[in-house]
Amino acid sequence: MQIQSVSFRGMPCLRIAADGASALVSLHGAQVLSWRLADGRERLFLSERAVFDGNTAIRGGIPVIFPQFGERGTGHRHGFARNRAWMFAGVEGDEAVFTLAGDGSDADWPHSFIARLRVGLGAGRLRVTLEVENTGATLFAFTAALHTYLRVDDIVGVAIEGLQGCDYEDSAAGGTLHRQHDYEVTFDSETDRIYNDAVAPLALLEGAHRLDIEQDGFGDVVVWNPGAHLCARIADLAPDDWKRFACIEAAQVLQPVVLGAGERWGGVQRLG
Ligand code: TA6
Repeated sequence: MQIQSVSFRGMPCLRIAADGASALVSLHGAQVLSWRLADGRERLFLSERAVFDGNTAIRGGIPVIFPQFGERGTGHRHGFARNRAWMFAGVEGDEAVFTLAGDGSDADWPHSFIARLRVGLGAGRLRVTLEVENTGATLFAFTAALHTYLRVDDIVGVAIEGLQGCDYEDSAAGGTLHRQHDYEVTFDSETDRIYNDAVAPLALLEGAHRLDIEQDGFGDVVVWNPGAHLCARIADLAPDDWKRFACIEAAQVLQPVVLGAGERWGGVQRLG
């Protein structure tokens, strides 16, 4: 694995290269912004209107959601981790490792922890692992996700396989509960679902292209596309950007993780 420090839109980033593939990771949020295959094909969506000011969450790539998913708690929407400066801790095996630590002094979430984000890259494969360790003396609970924005040519021709038979909470319909009866998930309007019993590997299909998606440790899968109407109201997306991505998120939302003193949790999403 080769690592190079670079600046992207004025932000400190690392460019990682291995087996002809490359990834760009911003220290702001430890966010993977780009994942390019050896043939040059970019697999992640990054909004051209994304804000790179060091204070705003970056729209696209793989935002790290921790310690709160969405507005399920009293803290920052989707947690603070995507809006903090992480440290590059070095390379371990085929993984670049980033860390974020808390000492309990944060009023929003007064707990001592260390979070590690591991980014592994290989020919045609990206592996992202989030680990959380309770370094304090008292128990804490959190929710988390890897909010992966997968780039597509046109969402209208996209299907996700692997969720048939799963139950989901429909966040776009007031949190109502449903079962996925169709073999494929397709997109024709705002789609915002939390699947809580997804066990099969998933696949994102678009024409001749297929991306396999697996996860471990994370119990839920979130599928999100804003559709045209909501997209038009999101300042850091262009009006047509809803056609250009599908978020397939490895998530732990419905059942928060509880860690006692010294305990660890980890979850991984594998793409390729
Ligand atoms: O993961 C899906 C979701 O929670 C949606 O409800 C949607 O709002 C999206 O995340 C983006 O959230 P953000 O805070 O990044 O605008």
